[in-house]
Parts: sequence; structure tokens; C-alpha cells
Amino acid sequence: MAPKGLGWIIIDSLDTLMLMNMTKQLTHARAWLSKSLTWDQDQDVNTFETTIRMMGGLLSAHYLSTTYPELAPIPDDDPGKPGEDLYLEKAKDLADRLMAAFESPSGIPYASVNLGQFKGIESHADSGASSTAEAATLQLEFKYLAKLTGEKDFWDKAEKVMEMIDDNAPKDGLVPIFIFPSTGKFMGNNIRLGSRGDSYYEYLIKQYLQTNKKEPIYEKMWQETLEGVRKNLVTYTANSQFTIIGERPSGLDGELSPKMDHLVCFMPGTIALSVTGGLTEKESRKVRKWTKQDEADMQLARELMQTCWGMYKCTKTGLAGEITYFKIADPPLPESAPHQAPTEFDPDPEAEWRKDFEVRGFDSHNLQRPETVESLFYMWRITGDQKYRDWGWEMFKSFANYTAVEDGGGFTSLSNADTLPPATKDNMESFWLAETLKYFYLLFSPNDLMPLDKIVFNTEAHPLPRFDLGPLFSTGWKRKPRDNESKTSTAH
Ligand code: DMJ
Repeated sequence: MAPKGLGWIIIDSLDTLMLMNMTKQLTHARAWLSKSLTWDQDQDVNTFETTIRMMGGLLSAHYLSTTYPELAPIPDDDPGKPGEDLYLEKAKDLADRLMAAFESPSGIPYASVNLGQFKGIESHADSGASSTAEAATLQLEFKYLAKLTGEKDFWDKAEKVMEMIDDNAPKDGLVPIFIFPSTGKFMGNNIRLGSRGDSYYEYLIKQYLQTNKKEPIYEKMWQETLEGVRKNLVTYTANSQFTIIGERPSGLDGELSPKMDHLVCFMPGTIALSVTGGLTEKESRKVRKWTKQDEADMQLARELMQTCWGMYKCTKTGLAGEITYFKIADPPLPESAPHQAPTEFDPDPEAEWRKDFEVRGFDSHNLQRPETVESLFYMWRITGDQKYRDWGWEMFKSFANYTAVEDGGGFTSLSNADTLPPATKDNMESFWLAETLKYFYLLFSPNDLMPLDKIVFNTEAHPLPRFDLGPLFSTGWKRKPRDNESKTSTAH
């Protein structure tokens, strides 16, 4: 049977349409969902992408439409059927199919699922290993669905993944980027906060916040990680002392590579979120004792934000490349080294700070990714510093100037953002609508639209509510005892 399409862009955009009050477009999208969307298709899909974009999109559409009915209100298309909720119904049907991914010997999800056959499929590459980030970025979605439906299996399957990963006792809270569904063991020892690593870390702190800070295990894991990042990955650039998070491709005993994916730029905002839990810095200082650690964490968030903004400032279009390499000292300076990056970016093409940033030809594409504007949004909300809005506005203008297609033809990614005019790609990822534009919109909206201390955004920018565990749910696992100097897993 010919594939009917899964409506990735439609579903990933639902909550953006709601937030922006685009009722007409939302009505259209909902009609498609109601009349044409079926998951009963013989299609292999990526477990993680389908969870964060589709399940996340539907769950957040459910949450917004029920909690904020004044946003893009549309009449019920199934009047007279009490309790019927199209978004939730579609999310649950999808989740029942995605659950097949967890049917591996270890409980670590397979990389893909055949939706029609309810069947998990091992990755065809990477010796069958799944990406660690992909395995550990399903928890917010499955746990919220468990809460909504009362079906505990969704909770248990998602939670088990956290236990399996942690049973490897990753040193300093830093995990290799591949893990085997067959054994639950890590593959190799490549460590980075960019692709295949990123949202594992993001979901540690967000899981803690999702259940109203009642699961301290995830806060502990996040703190261990942040300390590990400082100790093993943070260093400063050679000329202008920008703070970067590098990579350890050969494990923590190997060399530090001064390479930073744009993806790593979720970190400044996430660090700030972890410090205040979503309150403003000012409120947070009032309601509890502000520690030296809080101060240091906020400082790290500000420094990394500056570096991520530098990734935009250093290219010809003002839009970041996919990967930036930094010039660092040899040996790399430790986190404790004195450092003070310039607060302004001198526009002179020969300016000293530019010598620290290098975007290589292969990495000069810009996929309209959200991470920097995402962090600007958190930093604006939490610190109230106007400069984050200013930077966001400048960035928005660059996107408008260089990624808009002629004659109202929409927007496109760039295959080279470091040349003028830029080379375009004729492709638009759904996260441009789901995330990048949503974060821009929220950056310039009043601060009480999606209050940060009441919700958690999933990794695809879909807002989900925080909730109490209640009688049905609890943290169903404990961390295995380990030495202070925790052991790294033996790689396979
Ligand atoms: C999105 O799908 C999510 O933000 C994910 O966590 C990382 N990759 C893209 C955006 O860059």
C-alpha cells in the first residue's frame, strides 16, 4: 500500500499555531488529523524523532487546547462525544505502536519502529547500537502520557532506560554516545554534548522538574554531569577567552577536541533553568539561599550564551554554521583558569576575537536550528537582561533576510551560511516551525505566556505541564552504589 504520509510538519506545528493564535490554519490542520491521519501504515520510523515531534506535538496540543482554550479556539469536530480528545487519541495510538521499541533484551529502545507492524527495529548502522540521546529522550513524553491515561506501562518502560544507562556507572556523569539495546552497555567511549549526546543531559534536569522536583535522582545525575562537564569539557579560547564545551572523542582520558556542534547551545538556557527551576534569578534569590554554586552556574550559562552568539556573529550571514571549531591553548586551559571574553563583538573583519572561531566548509550549513534562540529565550526570562532580546532580534533579521524564499515561498535551510549571498538548500526541517519560530515568538512575548516554572518544554519545544506523582507513580529504581571515583563502563 502506498504510504499516506504522516504529517510531520502539520503535527510538529500544532502548538505553535495555537500559541500564535492562528485559528484558521489550526482548523485546517485538525481537520486533516481527524480525516486523514492514520498510524496504521507499513512504515519504519525513527523512535526518537517520532516521539519528540509527533507524540510530543500531539500531547502539547492536548495540553494547550484543554488548559488554554482561549488560544486559537476551534469548535469541537466531534460534538456530543464526551471525553473525546482527538489529539490525545492520536498520541495514545501512536505510543502503543512506539512501545515496541522497548521490547529489546535490555529495555534500551531500538532505533526504529515499524508503526503498522508494532515492531521494534535495531539500527542498521553502528553495529545495532542506538544513540544514547535518542534512548534517553522519550521520558517526558511517555511519562506525561502515563499520567494522562493512568497506564503505568508507559512510565515503567521509559524509566527503565534511565536505570539501564546509569547502571553503566558513567564516569563524571558523562555518557558515550552509543548504547546497545541487546545488552544495555555503551558502545565505544566517544563523549560529547552535541549530536547523539545532547538531550540525554537535557532530560535529566527536565525529568526532575516535570514531576515537581519529587524525583531527586535526576537532579543528582544532572549535577554530577554539570560538574563533569566543567572538569572534562570546558575550556577557553586562545585569543579572546571565550568559554567552550569541547568533546572527548576517545573518552575522558583522551584529548579534548575544540569542536562544538550548534546543538550544544541548548546548554546555556538549560543550565540557567536548572539553577532557578524556571523562576527569575531575582525571585529565586528571594525564595531560597543563593549559593556560590548557583552564582558559578549562572556565570557559566552567561559565558556559554556569549559563545553561542559568537557562532552567529562570526559568519557572513549572521547565521551559525552546523559546527564551529575553536582555537584553544595547548594544553587546554582548565575551568579554573582566569578568563574574560570581550562583551562586544568588534565588527572589524580583522578583529582579534574572530581568530578563535572557525567554520569549516563541510560544516557551514545552517538548518535553521533552534538551540541558540532557545537559550536566549531562557536567559531572557531568567535574567531579564535586555541584551538577550537584542541578540534574538538581530538573529531573527538574519533568518528573515537569508532563509526566506522568494514570492512568499516559505523558508529554507542554507547549505552555506558563510557566503553572500548564501547557498540555499531547498529543505525546511519541521523544527523551524515547532521550535525556532516558537522560541522567537516567546522571546518577544510577555513573560507569563508559558510560565517557565509551571511547564517543561520537551526537546522539540513542545510545552508539557509539570505534575505531581500522585498515588500511581514513583521513582521505580535506585542508583547502584559506586565509588566516588565512579568507573567508566567497559566499552564493547
Ligand atoms: C530537534 O529535533 C530537537 O531539538 C533535538 O533535540 C535536536 N535536533 C533538532 C533541532 O536541532
